[in-house]
Amino acid sequence: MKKITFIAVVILAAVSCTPQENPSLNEGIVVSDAWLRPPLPGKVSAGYFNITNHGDKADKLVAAESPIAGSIELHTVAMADGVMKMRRVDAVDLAPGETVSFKPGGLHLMLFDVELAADRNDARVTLIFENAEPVTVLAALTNTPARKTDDHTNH
Ligand SMILES: [Cu+2]
Repeated sequence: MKKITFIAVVILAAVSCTPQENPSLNEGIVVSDAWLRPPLPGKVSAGYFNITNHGDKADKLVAAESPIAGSIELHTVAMADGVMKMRRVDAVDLAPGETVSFKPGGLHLMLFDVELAADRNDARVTLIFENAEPVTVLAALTNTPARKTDDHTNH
């Protein structure tokens, strides 16, 4: 009886040491070049990045959250009554093999009620998808991103 207990303990120890599946693979969704505008008076900020769907299934960006923001909406910019206006969208399609760029003048995250310590120069943002697991990125706070988001599009 003692021997059986010993074997069970050894098996449990071996199972708990098994490495977890690599979470960064995340079914092929890759987020790069994330940056945020330093919050404006009124505590509003905008967030930009590239999302590439390396998987073979369509997915959707459906929401975003961040510890620095009270709420985040997905926005796009479109012409309405002869003026460029921001408009909220429910989701952003991510076709397989394609990169979608969130950039000034187009798709962006809109962050509301931003609370940020004065000495912070980055913040975590978590992107939530319809199918893939959420992806958290560290976004730099800047008005002059080091890499232009345009460089990654095919158009
Ligand atoms: Cu907006």
